[in-house]
Amino acid sequence: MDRQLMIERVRAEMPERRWIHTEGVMATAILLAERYGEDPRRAELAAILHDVAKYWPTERQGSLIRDNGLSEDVLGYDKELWHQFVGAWVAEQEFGITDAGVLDAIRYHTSGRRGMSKLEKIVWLADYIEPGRSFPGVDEIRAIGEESLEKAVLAGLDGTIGFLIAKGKRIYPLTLEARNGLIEEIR
Ligand code: DGI
Ligand code: FE
Ligand code: FE
Ligand code: FE
Repeated sequence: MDRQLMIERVRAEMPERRWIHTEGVMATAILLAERYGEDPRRAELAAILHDVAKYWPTERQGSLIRDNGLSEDVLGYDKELWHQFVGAWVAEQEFGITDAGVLDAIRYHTSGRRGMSKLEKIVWLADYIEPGRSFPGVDEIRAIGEESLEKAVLAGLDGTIGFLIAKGKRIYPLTLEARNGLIEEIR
């Protein structure tokens, strides 16, 4: 599919503010890819599509996960996690993406996972630090991201895990595994 058509179709799936976030993730993912030696076109492609399913009604997301046997364990965790799996499915089935690395970057863009590829880390971090994000601590993680992709993703995961703990929420096991894996990778 032509890039511009893809952009128009993804944009039609979400409110304007979420599209602006997506543009921020695209630009940030390209910068990070250039900084850390990944293909910026693959980074941009994953960024364009990463939140494509974010605004689907949760019942529709849940049915798609059940009907296609996608990581059903996620249905017992926060609904915010569901759109990563639905998004990867939509990218493959409806947008014809065949690059497995791009699909994985979409599939784990919220939770992360142990042994994330460089592309997965780039999309995960771009989603966290794109210019529209303004939560406390984001500038520090932007600064870490100038030096180390792994340390920045780890700091982001720590932020998310702390946020979930503060809200009394459970943590999806892939997120804990992502953090453990990064600590092992860094030392
Ligand atoms: O879709 P976005 O808002 O751009 O960002 P995202 O896909 O990274 O979603 C982040 C939200 O997911 C954030 O508010 C925290 C929430 N969340 C709920 N449970 C978990 C989780 N995030 C992670 N990493 N792990 C969880 O277990
Ligand atoms: Fe998302
Ligand atoms: Fe994220
Ligand atoms: Fe996002």
